[in-house]
Amino acid sequence: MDEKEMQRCFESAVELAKKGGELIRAAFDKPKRVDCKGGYSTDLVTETDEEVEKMILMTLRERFPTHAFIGEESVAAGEPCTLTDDPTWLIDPVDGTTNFVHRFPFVAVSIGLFIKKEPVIGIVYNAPQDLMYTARKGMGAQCNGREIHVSEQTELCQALVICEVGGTREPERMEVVRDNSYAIAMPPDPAHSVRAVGSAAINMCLVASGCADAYQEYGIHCWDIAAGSLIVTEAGGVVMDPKGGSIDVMRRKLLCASSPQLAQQISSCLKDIDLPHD
Ligand code: LIP
Repeated sequence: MDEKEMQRCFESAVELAKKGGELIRAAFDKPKRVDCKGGYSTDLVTETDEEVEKMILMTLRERFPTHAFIGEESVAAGEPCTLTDDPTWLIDPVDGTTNFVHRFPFVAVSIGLFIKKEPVIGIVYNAPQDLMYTARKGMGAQCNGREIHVSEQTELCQALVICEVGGTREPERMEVVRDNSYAIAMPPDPAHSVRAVGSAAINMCLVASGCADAYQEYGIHCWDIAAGSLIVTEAGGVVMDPKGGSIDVMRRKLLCASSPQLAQQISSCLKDIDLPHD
């Protein structure tokens, strides 16, 4: 893909994230139709999730007809979730749907573009707070146009770490969630504290901005982390498999951190679990 086409992709992603954010803000304080997915009362979807994704996909398909697409709600409706070497857009129209339902102001449109299974564009728009996080491969990361960078933190005992509960409640996954949060928060080497914001994409942007020092989660999906994975690395951070090795966004687990040293300290105290891949 040449520079002109890559810039056209970037500008389209920013434009559509903004439009999606406008739909989120318009519905934010209104009554919502809330449904549950996968048989869990904690994995929510609303009409806004579907409306935003439909708008984004319709425009991207029109502008980039040879590209491939993975959207959270399209996959939930039975569309394939296959990441190939082709240019592929990974879209979470409302990341933090539970936050959206409760008007907890951490709700993002997340749009990532992958080529040969590597991120080249990452856009995360926190709509209630009007914070547009952007990254292009090799061109740094920005928030509302201003460069962002991870913190200098290298020590777990001085770190603020994000640990999420997730949207489903499989007992074996919840045991790992519980044990991993406990291991990070408790002696002998406790973090300063643990936070759960409720949006993987925003969590990664908080790490990229130096507002948190690390984030780990088992159970996320490729669309949750696609855009954020580039924003973190372009901001100088590390994104990896929680037990070491490079990240595979399809494997539903992630560790990102401000430094390799901090990532290693956290990785060494995490329990692992293999979940069904995306
Ligand atoms: C959310 C993720 C978050 C996870 C939530 C939920 P959604 O995505 O971004 O990390 O902890 O349970 O899955 O479903 O709001 O798009």
